[in-house]
Amino acid sequence: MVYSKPHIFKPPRTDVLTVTPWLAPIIWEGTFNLDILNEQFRQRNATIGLTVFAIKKYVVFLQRFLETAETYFMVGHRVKYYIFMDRPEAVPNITVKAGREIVPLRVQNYPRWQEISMRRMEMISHYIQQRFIHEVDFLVCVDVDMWFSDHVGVEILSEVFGTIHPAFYPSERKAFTYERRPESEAFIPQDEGDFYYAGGFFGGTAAEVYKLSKKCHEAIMADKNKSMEAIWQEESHLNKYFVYHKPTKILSPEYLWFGERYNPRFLKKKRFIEIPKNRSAIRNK
Ligand code: 2GW
Ligand code: MN
Repeated sequence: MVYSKPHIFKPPRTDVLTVTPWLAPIIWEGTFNLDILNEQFRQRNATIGLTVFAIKKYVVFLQRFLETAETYFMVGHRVKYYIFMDRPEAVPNITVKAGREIVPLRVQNYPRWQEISMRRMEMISHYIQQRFIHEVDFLVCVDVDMWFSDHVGVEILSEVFGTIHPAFYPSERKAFTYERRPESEAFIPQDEGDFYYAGGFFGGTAAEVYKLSKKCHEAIMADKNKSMEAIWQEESHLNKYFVYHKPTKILSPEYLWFGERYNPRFLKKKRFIEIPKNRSAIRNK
């Protein structure tokens, strides 16, 4: 393999933070050599599980989600798409490439949307213990109201990773929409926290995602017993978890962007984009 040597006095990016104070890399275009990384993960024959929920009306997002994942997600690696559905028979009929597989899983539906979103932590932890731990090395857990518009590959993989929320990368701590009520398990004090992480993209090894999802689910249930629900549901609990269990890699907002119109200079790629939705039409409150 031919590739250029890293140079001590020529950092590839100087316009953005590329490493955290606890020495976790922040993944930006220009900072990694994909050929080297692909080689490392192919040597391990890594299998990657992608979990996504498509309950009730959100089944409409699956076709584009899966088609674009086939073009951009973990190309050249072994992939299992775990699709949690209330109606698995509604899974779109898509032919996937060799080494890739679509696995629809039947799960129950909840009447409240907040519950659909939050219960993902319970179902992910349950299925890891039952099944995924035996089938995959890494898990990537994402929202379904999204499409892949550029490369998302093994550069994201690590013990446990989170993604910087696109609305909060330049924000001061006080502007982060962490849960601020001390009674909630998701509470984060004003002087703590590093980034505001998105609920729609996290992952890691099966063992680490098990710990994360189990802990978040337990915290959600403890709140429920106090008749509380965190301000941004499981996203608030994920943010709490990451304050005390620092991610070993962090994905830049390239990996979760909203819309195609806004193009800040530091953003060299938009890899995974949120589909604008008419909230009142799709949210059956
Ligand atoms: C969600 C809200 C209102 C009505 C329905 C639903 C819904 C969500 C649903 O009917 N069916 C369903 O499968 N979901 C799943 O939950 C689906 O995978 C979806 O992507 C995910 C989160 O809901 P979503 O995408 O509508 O929420 P966002 O885009 O506002 O997401 C952020 O905030 C959420 C918590 O409020 C989560 O933390 C999410 O991860 C964040 O991106
Ligand atoms: Mn979403």
